[in-house]
Amino acid sequence: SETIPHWLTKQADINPNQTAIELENGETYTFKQLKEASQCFARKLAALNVHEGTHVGILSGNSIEMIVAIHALSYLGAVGVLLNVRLSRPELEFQLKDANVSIVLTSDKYKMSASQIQVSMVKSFSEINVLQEKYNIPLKTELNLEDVFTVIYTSGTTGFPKGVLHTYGNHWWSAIGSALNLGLNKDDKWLIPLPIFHVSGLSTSIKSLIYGMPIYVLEKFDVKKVHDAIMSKGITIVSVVTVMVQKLLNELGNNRYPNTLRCMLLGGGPAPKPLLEKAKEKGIPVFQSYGMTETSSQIVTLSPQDALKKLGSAGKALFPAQLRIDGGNEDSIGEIIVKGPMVTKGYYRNEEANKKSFHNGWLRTGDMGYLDDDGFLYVVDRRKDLIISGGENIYPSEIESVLSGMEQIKEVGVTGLADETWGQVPIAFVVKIKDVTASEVFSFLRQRLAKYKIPKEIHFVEELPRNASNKLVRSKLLELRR
Ligand code: S0N
Ligand code: AMP
Ligand code: MG
Ligand code: MG
Ligand code: MG
Repeated sequence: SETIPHWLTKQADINPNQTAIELENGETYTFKQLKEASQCFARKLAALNVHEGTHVGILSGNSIEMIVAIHALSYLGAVGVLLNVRLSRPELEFQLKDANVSIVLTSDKYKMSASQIQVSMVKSFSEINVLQEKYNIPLKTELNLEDVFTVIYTSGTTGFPKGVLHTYGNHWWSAIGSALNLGLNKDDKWLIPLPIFHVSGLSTSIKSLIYGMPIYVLEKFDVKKVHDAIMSKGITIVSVVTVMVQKLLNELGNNRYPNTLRCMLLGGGPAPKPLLEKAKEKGIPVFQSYGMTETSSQIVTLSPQDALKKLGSAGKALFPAQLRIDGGNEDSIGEIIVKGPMVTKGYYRNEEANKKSFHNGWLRTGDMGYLDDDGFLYVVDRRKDLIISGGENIYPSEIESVLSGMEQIKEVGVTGLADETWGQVPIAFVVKIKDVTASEVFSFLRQRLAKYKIPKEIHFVEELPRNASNKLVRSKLLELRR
């Protein structure tokens, strides 16, 4: 099997004094310091019996402690299960159980809420930092590209999320594919305003090690902080979702970004054409991209040179990925299928989903699109019923199955409504069986679902639109909206 030297040890060897991480408070860490901190944290985790193959949950906003913890896992051969901090307790418990997590690491901010979760052990980063290091354990000097490093859950059509497995090889090839497309510059500094618990943020923190490139890490998105960083911190690349571009454009007003900004990598969902046009007018180098958790970040990217004539396209598959349209002619619409060493090998312990999604080494994305005569991809429709709100995914079935559990409710249908801020938001149509108010429904939902999944509107209706075989017709729900 294929091994490479441990990527952080290697970078610390080549570029010990190069900046690896820059924080908003001005603190910086070199690759040597990052390596030492990560190895030290690994030895402390070992004192808690975290070892090769242990599944470790991580619940944290972006921070140096979180990044150190993630790299520490790689020194032990442990697997990081990255948790979305916006999830409700039942949603977290599902993922922790499904992923066989035995210990959860949290920032101080999430320690309290995490200690209510049913899991064997919850430790904050600071609780681990005071432990004694365990010295008689061997830290990894090599990484096996086939070993699993991280698991990130993604919503599924069935209402239950699926754990996407990322091997070291997936992350490695994702970083290489991106570099072959964007090129590497000596002065590159990549800003992460996206959460590291998503592959969007995580992948950048791994690119840092592989490229020897500093990253500028924000605890969370804040339009002013992102704007100021681009204006005055020498940022060359920044990853964003659509709602962030909208806010940044407002903040920018009639100003211009410095020429040092060479790429604003836009992913995580569709981008409205008017927004892309406005960004183009302001000279912002937006790179449209298509990717998903399963592809370990962008797998298709459009460069600004092509953006002029191909506005709205997601671009071409990165080297060495392949992309095809399944079930369509050359220029007709079909399912987007992808293949390549950055594509996940599958979902954790989910044979059914794996059988459905993988055929002869190709991943069926479920998204619909077409290629134009020059081979550029246009994504025309997302996966079945998937709602994307501000870069977060929501399946109607997740909300429907929770609401069906409310005794006053007979049946429910959820669909997406276009929204100026978030792109789309979920709204619900409910048939009651007993008396219930909208506010009772909302408070039921708040205990069970992440806030961004809570429908923005609840409509009580007499019946739901169904077809001849009595199946809910989601596309007709919006007609019931008053
Ligand atoms: C957009 C974000 C930053 C909004 O969060 P913000 O402003 O921090 O909100 P809060 O202050 O915490 O809360 C304010 C109110 O807003 C609600 N809320 C928060 N987020 C949402 C949301 N998404 N939808 C609806 N409502 C939301 C809060 O609940 C709160 O409500 P109230 O006031 O009622 O309490 C944040 O949502 C965010 O970070 N989104 C982006 C997430 C993301 O990273 N998505 C991408 C996932 N995809 C991938 O990782 C694969 C693709 C990929 O790799 C990629 C993606 C993008 C760019 C590059 C790449 C790449 O290929 O490298
Ligand atoms: P996630 O795994 O959360 O990143 O969600 C990935 C999904 O976002 C994809 O399967 C698509 O449905 C959607 N998506 C990503 N990029 C684009 C794009 N450029 N245009 C339209 N939809 C996109
Ligand atoms: Mg997802
Ligand atoms: Mg905010
Ligand atoms: Mg998404």
